[in-house]
Amino acid sequence: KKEIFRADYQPPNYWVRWVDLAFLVEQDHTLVSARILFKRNRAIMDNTLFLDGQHLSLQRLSIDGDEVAVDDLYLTDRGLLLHDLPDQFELRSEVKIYPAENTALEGLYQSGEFFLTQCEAEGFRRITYYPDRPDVLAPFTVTIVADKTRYPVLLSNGNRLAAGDLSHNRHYCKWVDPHPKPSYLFAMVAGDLAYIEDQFTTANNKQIQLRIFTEQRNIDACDYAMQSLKNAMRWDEERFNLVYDLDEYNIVVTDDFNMGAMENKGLNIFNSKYVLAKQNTATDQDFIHVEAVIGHEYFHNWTGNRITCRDWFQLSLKEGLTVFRDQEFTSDQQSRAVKRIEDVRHLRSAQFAEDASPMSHPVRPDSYIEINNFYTLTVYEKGAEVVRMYHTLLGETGFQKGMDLYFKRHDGTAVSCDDFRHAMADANQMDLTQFGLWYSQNGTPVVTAESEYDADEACYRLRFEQHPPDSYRGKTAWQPMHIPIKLALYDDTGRPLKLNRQSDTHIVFELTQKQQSLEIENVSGRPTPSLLQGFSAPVRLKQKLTFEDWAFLAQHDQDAFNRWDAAQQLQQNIILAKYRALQDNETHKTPKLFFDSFRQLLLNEKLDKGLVALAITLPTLQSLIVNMDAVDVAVLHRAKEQLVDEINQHLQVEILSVYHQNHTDEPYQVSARQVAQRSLKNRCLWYLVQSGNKEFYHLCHQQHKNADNYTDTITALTLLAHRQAPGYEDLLADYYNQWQEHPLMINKWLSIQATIPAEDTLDRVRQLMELPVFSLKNPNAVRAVLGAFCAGNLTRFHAPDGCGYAFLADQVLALDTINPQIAARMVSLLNDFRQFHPDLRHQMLSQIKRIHAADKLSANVFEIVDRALQ
Ligand code: HT7
Ligand code: ZN
Repeated sequence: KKEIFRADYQPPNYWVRWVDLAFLVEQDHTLVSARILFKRNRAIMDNTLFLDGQHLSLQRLSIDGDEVAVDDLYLTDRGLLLHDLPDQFELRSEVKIYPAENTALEGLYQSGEFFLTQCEAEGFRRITYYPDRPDVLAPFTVTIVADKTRYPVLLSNGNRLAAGDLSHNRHYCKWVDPHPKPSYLFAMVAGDLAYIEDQFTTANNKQIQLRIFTEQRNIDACDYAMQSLKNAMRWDEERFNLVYDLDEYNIVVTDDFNMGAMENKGLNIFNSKYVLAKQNTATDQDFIHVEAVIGHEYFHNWTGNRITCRDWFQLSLKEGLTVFRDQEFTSDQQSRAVKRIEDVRHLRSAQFAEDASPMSHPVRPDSYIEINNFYTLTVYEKGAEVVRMYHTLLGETGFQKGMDLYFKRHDGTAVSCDDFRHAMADANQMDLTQFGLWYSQNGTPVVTAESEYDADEACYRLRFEQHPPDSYRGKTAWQPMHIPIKLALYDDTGRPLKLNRQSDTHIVFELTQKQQSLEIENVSGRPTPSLLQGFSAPVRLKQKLTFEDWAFLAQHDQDAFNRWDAAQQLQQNIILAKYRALQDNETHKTPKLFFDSFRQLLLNEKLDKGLVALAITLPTLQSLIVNMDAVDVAVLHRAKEQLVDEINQHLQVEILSVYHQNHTDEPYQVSARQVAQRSLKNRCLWYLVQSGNKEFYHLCHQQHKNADNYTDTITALTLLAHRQAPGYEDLLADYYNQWQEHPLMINKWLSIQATIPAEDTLDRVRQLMELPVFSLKNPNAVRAVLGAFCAGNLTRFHAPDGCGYAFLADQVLALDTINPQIAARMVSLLNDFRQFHPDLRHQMLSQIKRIHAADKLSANVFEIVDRALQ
């Protein structure tokens, strides 16, 4: 298991001028013929060439027409080494592959009755011998031949050039992609798929043909995705001036996919979860995710495909930037405040945890054993925060100038994160050298802020200090980073102060030194600071604010993010106080101010209802755990439940009235207004049901029965099932009977049950896994059961006897022989073992050791457990 280092990067010995592939698809195997023109890289005097190739059965190989005997080749299970090569040559090869046996879901594999590919990151080497690395770009021509009845649809990248019938009921399709691309963006599909189609007219008046292909049974659930695609295309033209560059854009939908979707040039492949959505089968959140993922893959066409990564260490170059772009897309389509809060909530609970775990790595990692393990929250979400910081520092105009220069300099090439940073710096004549540390230093920086008010001088001083995280393990000494801190100050009536001569009411303070102060003059009374507005940098901010200060900000902050955050701080402080009291066998009394603040938010009709819903949602256990150590999960859960009970005791009347006010019979729409209203209503229902009062169980049953949309039915069903309220088993049984033929719907049913916070849930999970609707071969089903149980049912996963951990380890070992990528994702759920009480931690570690000691582990799982034990 070899570790690969960023510092060892070498350009390739040979470039590829063009690729011509032919696929002869049969039911039990596929023959792949390749013609590839290689041209020596003049910068390197080396006439050997390594071609990656795995799980391939080589039939024949020739160089410039001369057959090479297979016995004469230096062939291993990783590839093929050619030597004494001329400056330019044509390689021809023929390999046989067995897609129906491929359960790893990389390379060419089968889903239902059709075949499809997944090549990122290193799947192309399971299709043919090739320099499978992202810095080798070439135009591809692809011909697919297959039986016309079984496989009427034959797709690949680019534009369709020709198609026709052949003998023996076969037909063919020829595709040409003129844009040079790395092999990871290759795709092909063969099967009996239905499609919907539409057109998009670009800003330069070109008609693009859009199609979404899916199995016939799902054809009526693709319209929202198509509309989202057109919205994304228009948005990218308007906001980034980026126009689509082929005549066709095709999307194929599969139930068997390791990730969310894949941006193959002109032929995206999507996990069905991120395409299929109808009013009676998808929640509001599902619809929003569909739009976001459709946007994300579309945006990759420029940020990822036209300009790609030089090597996989630069993954965040395309992923961080494209996540930033999809976040902006959703913000412009939905509620900007809600989107920002949801993204930061996810970052702070999950990415901060990763950054404090044994898997902590910089946005641009320095080494890996298995690149698939580095499609992480750090590369994606922290990477997007890094891009957002450029935007904060440079403003929209400066940022767009940087993007323009980036495209001008690098279109059609494979580049590095440094190239992106230099484009941003040069376009704005700004020195972003220190900013580069965001790519190279791992861990979440800690920023402390202290304030001082001098009444005599009418001067307010803020003193910032930055520190490395405790978990920082870089090889070099930690250096201070360039941290943009957006801030405002409020007077005691809640009005923002003018902070400079231009009378700005908020500014971006650039913290670049270890310690740095900011002085504001002419301040006539001690103000309340609102720091890191909009979460302007991915840091842990520590400030000494009182309970009253947080309540004041929760009521007055004009920055929606910080207003929500202030409410969270209040809730977190109370839950932690109750946790400590429980541990000491004491009782904690919640101050009245807390309920007053909660009531003000709940009843504030001027606020975006989506924001109110988030502000009254208590922090998840996971988000509390990342800020704690030696956590006793059961006690923490009880502390949170105590607060829920008290909120119900003090505010149930108000909560019920907000529920009724927002429970309308308007026909369903996925509009921002309705989504916000439903999220507030359903959060109120959550509180009501938590009280255990029969009257509210009844209300929940009513909502379940009468709703015209899936958000309301599934919320009601989940609440009843999680409380195991009377009638819930019947509702689950009815659901199963209705949806058993629909994997996405059944996955939700599985997840609801895997997250019931009851003693016997693990037994239930084991039974669910015996059902015909569950298979370890299907990643969505694995995530729906294992992922939901381990990450969404913390009290059961962290059961004191360790049965949750042993169960996970058993499943990881079974999965590793089927799909190592998914096995590695699942074993990562043990990565935060350091946060827990020693009794739990030791049991987690002993399961990690058990996995580590197993025979024939994949590199994927090995890397995760090995790091955990270092
Ligand atoms: N760029 C895509 C990454 C991806 C992927 C990576 C490893 C294994 C399977 C995969 N499927 C898709 C998705 C994206 O970020 O857009
Ligand atoms: Zn992506």
